Amino acid sequence: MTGTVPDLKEQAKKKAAVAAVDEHVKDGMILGVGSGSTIVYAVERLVERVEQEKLKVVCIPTSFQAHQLIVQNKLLLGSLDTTPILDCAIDGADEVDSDLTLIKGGGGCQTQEKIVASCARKLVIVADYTKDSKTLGEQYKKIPIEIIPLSHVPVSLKISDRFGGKTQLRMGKMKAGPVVSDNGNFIIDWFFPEGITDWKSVHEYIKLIPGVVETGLFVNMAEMAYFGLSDGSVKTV
Ligand code: ABF
Repeated sequence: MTGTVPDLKEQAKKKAAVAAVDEHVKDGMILGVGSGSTIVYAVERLVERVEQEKLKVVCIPTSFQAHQLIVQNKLLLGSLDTTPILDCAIDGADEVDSDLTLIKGGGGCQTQEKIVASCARKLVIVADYTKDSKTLGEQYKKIPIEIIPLSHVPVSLKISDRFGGKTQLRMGKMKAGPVVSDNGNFIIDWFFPEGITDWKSVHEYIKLIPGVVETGLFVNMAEMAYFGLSDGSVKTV
């Protein structure tokens, strides 16, 4: 049975991405293009629709990866300088709770993702069934936090003193050095303790610590989520 689970998950990502693109992308739109593996399927579907329906959609990237996807697929690349108001942003997530509070930033792109999402009239999340939770922490145990490099020790201390849990400076694959974000910053992963429910206050507290650029907590930002399920169907929340 090796390979069955990953295949189901990939199918689920694709189903969610296709459903969201088909429902939300319209001709003439300014669209935020998120980051991560599920977004690759959304871009694939967007390319099909642009070719088949001759849609004109200006795409605003949320990361270097998204920028490359847009350019390599010959989609129309825009920027927040020229189009600061977006009709919609479609993005992935690491976990989504039943209130549509999100953990994002597993890929280290949460700052640009949040800026783009904040400029969009709606943020639509696409994910597979493993990201769908009642409360945060059921699946994904950490909040990624982008920080100014020299602040990683004091920021880590302040977070664990206030809330408990453990923090870890995110290291690159070979452990040769810290992961550097698209903005030249470091990422702390905060392994939060159980029992937190007020994520808005947690986000606000952390965001005010000097050195913190952005947290991976997205509270009251997403309008809708599409989850591809293991049976091939798509659940919307
Ligand atoms: C991005 O993609 C990130 O915020 C999140 O970490 C990740 C989810 O990726 P995937 O679609 O690969 O599960 O949006």
